[in-house]
Amino acid sequence: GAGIAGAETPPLEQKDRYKVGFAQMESNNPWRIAETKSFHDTAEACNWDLIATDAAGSAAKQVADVDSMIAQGIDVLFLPPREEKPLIPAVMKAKAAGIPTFLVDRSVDPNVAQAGEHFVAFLGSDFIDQGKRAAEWLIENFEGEKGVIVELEGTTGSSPANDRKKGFDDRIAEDGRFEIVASQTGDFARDLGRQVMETLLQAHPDVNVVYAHNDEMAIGAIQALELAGRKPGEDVTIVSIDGTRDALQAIIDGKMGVTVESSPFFGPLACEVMNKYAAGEEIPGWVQVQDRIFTIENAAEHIDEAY
Ligand code: GZL
Repeated sequence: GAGIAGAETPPLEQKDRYKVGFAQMESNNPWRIAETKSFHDTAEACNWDLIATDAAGSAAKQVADVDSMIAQGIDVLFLPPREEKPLIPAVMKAKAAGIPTFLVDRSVDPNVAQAGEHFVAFLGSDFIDQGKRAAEWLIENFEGEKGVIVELEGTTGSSPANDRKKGFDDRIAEDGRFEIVASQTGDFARDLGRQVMETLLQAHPDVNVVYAHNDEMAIGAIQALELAGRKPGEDVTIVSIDGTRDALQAIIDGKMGVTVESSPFFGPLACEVMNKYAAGEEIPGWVQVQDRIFTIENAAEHIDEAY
């Protein structure tokens, strides 16, 4: 095998074509659709026979999808685990079947499964840093005396939701002007984000900041605020993460203040890292993606590349 001597993860033999598994969690938002497309677009150039599945938002189905890929004899698995704990069995089964796994865009509970031992590496952003940078933009740009914050959390139990909360909440606590009066999941979804914002707006009419863990929920919150006669970008500051086309447009329209990038385009990186692993190169346990930040200063110049 091509694995490093003493490495714990299964080797990947160098081949002309690879049977590659990509077990997507859902396709209910532009970010997910862009990520899946990135893998399909990479397949031919990377000599992949790609087996792609979609778990429609169910962690249990995502585990079952991995089971079926293992049965089909994939050479390597790329897995974006929907939630940190329920996807552990999929990681363990792939390893037991001698299939090297790369986690993409989200990770699993580090107390249970580790890079270099149970999976080769995590390819993705620093979600704590994304939350921290969102808070820092707010601290630098909020002009009010008191910031009354509603936080819209991502999918419960997912690594981006856990870490974007930690990064933001810890940093914003260092500025006495701000208080997070409510924090609730919108499951990274636009419509649920809108519904949750409507409810929280009733309970906290004095809200003047919304921190959304992703743009889909931020867009939903903007819809709820406008339906209630508020003026996002004027009497409510919106802070978000991802960098979708709709978010960049909302920034250009003056409704959203900032979105910290979280790129969905994992295909090329997956190809590069997999080939290095097959060639016997040492792979760091975390292949970190660097994120830009989009504001009124640069949203217009980047909207054409957005998804
Ligand atoms: C981040 C990814 C998140 C996006 C959301 O890597 O897991 O999931 O930020 C997406 O938009 O649903």
